[in-house]
Amino acid sequence: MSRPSGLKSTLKKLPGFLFAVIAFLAPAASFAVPAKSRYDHYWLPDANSTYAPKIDGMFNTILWITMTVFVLVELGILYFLFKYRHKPGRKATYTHGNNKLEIAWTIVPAVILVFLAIFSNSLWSEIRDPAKFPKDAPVIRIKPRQFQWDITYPGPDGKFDTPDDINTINQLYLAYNSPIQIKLQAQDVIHSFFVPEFRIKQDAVPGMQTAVWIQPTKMGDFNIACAELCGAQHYRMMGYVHIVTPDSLASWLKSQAPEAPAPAAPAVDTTKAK
Ligand SMILES: [Cu+2]
Repeated sequence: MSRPSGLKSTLKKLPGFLFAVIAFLAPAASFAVPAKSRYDHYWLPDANSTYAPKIDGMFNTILWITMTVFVLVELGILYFLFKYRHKPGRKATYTHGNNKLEIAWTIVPAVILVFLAIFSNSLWSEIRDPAKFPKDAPVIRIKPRQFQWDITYPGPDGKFDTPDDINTINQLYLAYNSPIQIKLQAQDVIHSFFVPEFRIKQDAVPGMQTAVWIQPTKMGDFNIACAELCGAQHYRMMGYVHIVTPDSLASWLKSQAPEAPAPAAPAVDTTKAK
């Protein structure tokens, strides 16, 4: 067999060489791109609500447990692959298993899962059980529809669907470090209220009210994303949450208050005119 010519051999190696160059340069190029978005980091976004660090704690706990199990299992596979590799003359032996080992690897994961269930359930109810929502926290109503967030503040009377309601579209203003309840109800299809920095994601369903509460712990502007595929322009369904001081929220609400209705014209007493 003759050796391939120099050019042929180079061409054969070219795809592999290009792949290696791209694989090496792609991560480097991504670092070179100027960071414009707050979502440029590779891990979780900042944790900016009272319960966000607790959710992250649970996430990290589960991640460490599953990562440890994953590494141990993969190491075991590699070890046995190597130990029982083919050797001339070696025959397979048949085993019926090991009861002690099987009991151990059933009980240990079961205990871990029960621990995680208890751990996550108490955190879940702290965040999602309406009975545990912060009492006296003001209520805001958000009624998303294709493809926007209709936001209503109840106004000075504290009641919805009254003339002093304050309505905004896609702009949610919340007070720093103050708890707030949000009632959600979709107007058309299912949407999902998602603010990654608060670690809150809740479906808004037509014909049914759902509720969340938040206590923001950082000033600034963050995105509200719709996390439910809700139609052709789902990707554009972006709102903004602005965390401001309680004072500036109060003055903003005041500035947004609808004009007081003009006083009714004085009644004309027609009986005396005659
Ligand atoms: Cu949507």
